[in-house]
Amino acid sequence: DRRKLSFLDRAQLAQNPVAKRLFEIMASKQTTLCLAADLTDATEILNLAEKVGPYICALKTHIDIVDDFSINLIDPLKEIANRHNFILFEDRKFADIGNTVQLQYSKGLYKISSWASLVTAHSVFGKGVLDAIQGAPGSEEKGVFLLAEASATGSLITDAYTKSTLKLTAEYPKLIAGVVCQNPLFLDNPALIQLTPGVKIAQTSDHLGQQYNSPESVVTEKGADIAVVGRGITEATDPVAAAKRYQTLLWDAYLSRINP
Ligand code: 6AU
Repeated sequence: DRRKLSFLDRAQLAQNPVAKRLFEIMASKQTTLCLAADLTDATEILNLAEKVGPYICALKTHIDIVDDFSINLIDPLKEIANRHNFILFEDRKFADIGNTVQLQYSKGLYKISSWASLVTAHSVFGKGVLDAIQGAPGSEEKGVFLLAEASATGSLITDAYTKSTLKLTAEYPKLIAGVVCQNPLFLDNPALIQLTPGVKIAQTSDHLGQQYNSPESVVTEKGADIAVVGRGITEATDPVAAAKRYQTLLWDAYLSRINP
């Protein structure tokens, strides 16, 4: 059961290089918090990244929501990520034929492959998506999180789809860093990271179908290794204090999980 192993032990088992680095960062910074920096202003993203950098293991973007995006956002963001030792993660949720995915991954305004060590992908189009990401040029270290479950009310994902998605991860051990899901799946595979969004201290839903669980319950009950927190931090009156609070709650839950 991967939930009983420490992140340092799991770093030795990881086959994807970014997953290995993430495990090491989590252990050394004592944080399993991934910030969803869902802001539409480039400067605000940089300011937030700078302030909460010490408390996060990864910063997840939706780069296509940035109103004033220019490629000039990328170098400062990379610099902040390097200095504070966290990983850049573009939540692109690729879902198309391989050729299109490869173009979306490396071309256009965002040139995602040039800066994001991690990306998300849907499994619905099958292997082509993963072959495309794997084979894309500019092969720095990269990793993919596959979506096996969603936090959205009324999601159309079935148990069979979730199972097939997990099977697909087994076919790409070098590329897949982990799985985005809501339940303790793949407990037998400590090499993969469970990333769980829909995490908030206070609220249990929003008005557009997002469903939230508490930081403690996602770690101890749902099997999350990394928790994604967006508005719980971005909309807090003091985002830095909020980030610290999530970091502590999540880390304490992890400690009690490996050492009950
Ligand atoms: O904490 P929030 O609700 O403000 O933000 C949650 C973040 C958003 C979503 O795009 C993302 O997590 N997300 C995902 C991911 C990470 O792929 C999957 C999912 O099932 N639910 C979800 O909210 O950036």
